[in-house]
Amino acid sequence: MSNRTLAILKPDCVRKDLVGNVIQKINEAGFKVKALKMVRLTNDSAGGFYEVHKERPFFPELLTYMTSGPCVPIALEKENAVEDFRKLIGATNPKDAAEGTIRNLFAESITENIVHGSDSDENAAIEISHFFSRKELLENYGI
Ligand code: 3AN
Repeated sequence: MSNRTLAILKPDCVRKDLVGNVIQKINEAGFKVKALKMVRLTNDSAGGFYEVHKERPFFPELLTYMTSGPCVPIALEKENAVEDFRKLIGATNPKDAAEGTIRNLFAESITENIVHGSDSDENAAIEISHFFSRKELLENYGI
């Protein structure tokens, strides 16, 4: 069990000015924001991040969306972070997301679903390193 996960507040979250609301929900659920930045993903960077989906029919749409504006990657800490964060955000399709989850409250569609959360401890470490170098985590964020 790891205590870290990667959240991304996706471009629709930024566009709709929901960054503050979503971070508030994240904090209220007991997660600590340990590292945060705003970035605009390139096609290469988004393609690398979602490499596992590259053969899926929705991949081009996913890349167009993820590169459509800035997003906010956040390294979060909490006991049982990966599992608890997946519970907090709800199902990938907001129509199936449980009442009170972040996607249920704020997301519009399966593509524009507001927020990303790592799906395993192994992926959490890989995904955090996609946005934050080891040196940066140590020197800038003290983790
Ligand atoms: P999650 O973000 O819940 O981990 P994944 O990893 O299965 O979901 O999918 C990554 C992203 O790809 C989703 N957040 C969503 O934007 C998009 N996606 C997944 N499945 C579909 C689908 N069936 N149709 C369109 N987009 C999808």
